[in-house]
Amino acid sequence: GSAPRLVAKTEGSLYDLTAATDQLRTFEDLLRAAAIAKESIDAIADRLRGDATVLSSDVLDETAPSAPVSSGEVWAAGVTYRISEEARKAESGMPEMYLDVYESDRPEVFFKATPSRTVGPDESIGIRGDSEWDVPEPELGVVLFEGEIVGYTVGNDVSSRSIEGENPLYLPQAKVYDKCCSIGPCVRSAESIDDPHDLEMWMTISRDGEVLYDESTRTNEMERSVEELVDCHVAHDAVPDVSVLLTGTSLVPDEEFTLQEGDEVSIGLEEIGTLSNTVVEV
Ligand code: DO4
Ligand code: MG
Repeated sequence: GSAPRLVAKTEGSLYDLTAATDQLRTFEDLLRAAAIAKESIDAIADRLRGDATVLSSDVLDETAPSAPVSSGEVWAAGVTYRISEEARKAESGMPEMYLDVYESDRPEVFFKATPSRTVGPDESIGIRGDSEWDVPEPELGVVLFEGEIVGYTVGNDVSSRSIEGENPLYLPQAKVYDKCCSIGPCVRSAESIDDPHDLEMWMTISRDGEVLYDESTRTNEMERSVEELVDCHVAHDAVPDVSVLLTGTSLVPDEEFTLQEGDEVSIGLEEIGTLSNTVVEV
């Protein structure tokens, strides 16, 4: 149907938690219920599973899941991996500023998207019509509730490298525009992830059925910890109850590569899932 439903996924099974209580329709509902009950989201989901409808695994293929976090704001950290620092230095007329950010105490944390600019799995991600060089940025996403880490997701910080490289003051235009961000396919609870700093991440980009890019990396290449980035994100700012913080890109296609309308981008993160989107010009 058209109304949202909250689904819990365990090892091999899917549970429709909205069938157990229609007060839980979104992930945000679950976060608020957990806060009121002073329980973890896993504890609530486990308890409700007894009354939930068991779904066939095909359901997620047949139904377009929406972005798992649909309220609040998306923020992003940058230049947290050496490869990103090198790529920005190469593209920028002011290369030294990127080394400063990679090595300094204060990380780069910037506003990325509102829910209105964020898409979910299998929806279209945007490249700007006034940009000549565009890339997907695969990133581990940290899901926060009232400033605390409650889960992890996969994010795509789609960016214009030509606009960003032209002048650092153009960064908001390179980063924030229609369909500039993708989140999904699910949120994995923080308590069920052993170590967010040691997850494999991969990305493929295909055009007309041909794979143009296929690389992988690990989050242990990140220069900073997730906690450090979150501390900086929430410091001296009334962040919304729910926010997602992307933690920077670790995979950068060669300089010759730019996204085109119709390209298919898939980003996978070990223990979380795969987020796939098709590119559209906006
Ligand atoms: O300032 C540039 C943005 C960096 C970024 O988005 C990243 O490293 O992922
Ligand atoms: Mg990024």
